[in-house]
Order: sequence, then structure tokens, then C-alpha cells
Amino acid sequence: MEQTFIMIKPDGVQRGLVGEIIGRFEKKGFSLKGLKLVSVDRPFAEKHYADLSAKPFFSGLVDYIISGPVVAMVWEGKGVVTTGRKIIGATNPAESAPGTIRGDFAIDIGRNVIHGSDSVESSRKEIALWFPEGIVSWQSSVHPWIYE
Ligand code: 3AN
Repeated sequence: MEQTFIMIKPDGVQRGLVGEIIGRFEKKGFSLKGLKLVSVDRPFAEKHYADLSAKPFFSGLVDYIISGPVVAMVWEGKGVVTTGRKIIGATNPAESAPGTIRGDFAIDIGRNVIHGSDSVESSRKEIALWFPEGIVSWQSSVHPWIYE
């Protein structure tokens, strides 16, 4: 089953949006497979955002991610990478539809509350980076009520 890496950024944690965000993924029917509150250092944040290292906003982005604890999660389900991105909304909150997390809770692109893997390939890399200890293996009992 497909998995994705979801991170509630420092602004989402400080603003008390953790429960709201977890609730949206849970209510959709996805399964929580990994969860931890962590503070990351600069080299780690630079590794996570390595693909964006040439962008002018890179150092500001890294400052933002290391400014407080983040909630790192692994969510599992059919199409969870693509659907997770839809639940999150467009990168720029000004363009995120109402009903999405960024559309409902964010205004600035540099304070957009949440990260989600953009492909199955990057989800594998990000889960390996953020959960090197591995994740708990468990089978959700509600699957027959979510999947036909
Ligand atoms: P997404 O998070 O939607 O996958 P990416 O991967 O293009 O978007 O960008 C990663 C993060 O970099 C965004 N979540 C946002 O915080 C920041 N970012 C992206 N574009 C900009 C920008 N033009 N100005 C400032 N920050 C940006």
C-alpha cells in the first residue's frame, strides 16, 4: 500500500493545528503509520529540502523549518501521495482552494503550515530520512469499510 511523508511545519504546531490536520487525514480514511514531534537542525533541514537548494528562498525556508518542533508523519492508503497533496492544497496559500489545509489555515507561502511528498519516489526518500528507525507495522481494522 502506498505511503506518504507528511510534516506539520513549526507554524502549524505553534498555532495548535496538529489535531485538526491529523483529523482530516484520519477522517478521509488514511492510516497513520508513523508519528513524532521533532526539532531538526540546519544540516537535516537542508537535506530534506536539497532539491530546492538553488532557490532564492532556500535559506529562509530552512530557517523556518528549524524555528520550532515539527510533527513528522507517515500516512498510508490508496493514492495517498496525490490525494494527500489535494488535502494540503496548492503551495501558495493564495491559490489553495478553500477546504484544503493551506486554503483554510494559511496566507503566506513561507508559512504554509504543512509539507507532503510530491511523488511516490520522494515519499520513499523522505520516509527513510525522517524515520531511519523504521515505523511500527500494524493493520488498520477499518479497511473493509473504506476499500471495496
Ligand atoms: P510544496 O511544499 O507544495 O511541495 P515546494 O516543494 O515547491 O512546494 O516548496 C517547498 C516549500 O518551499 C514550500 N512548502 C514553501 O514553504 C517554500 N516555498 C516554495 N516556493 C516558495 C517561494 N516562492 N517563496 C518562499 N517559499 C517558497
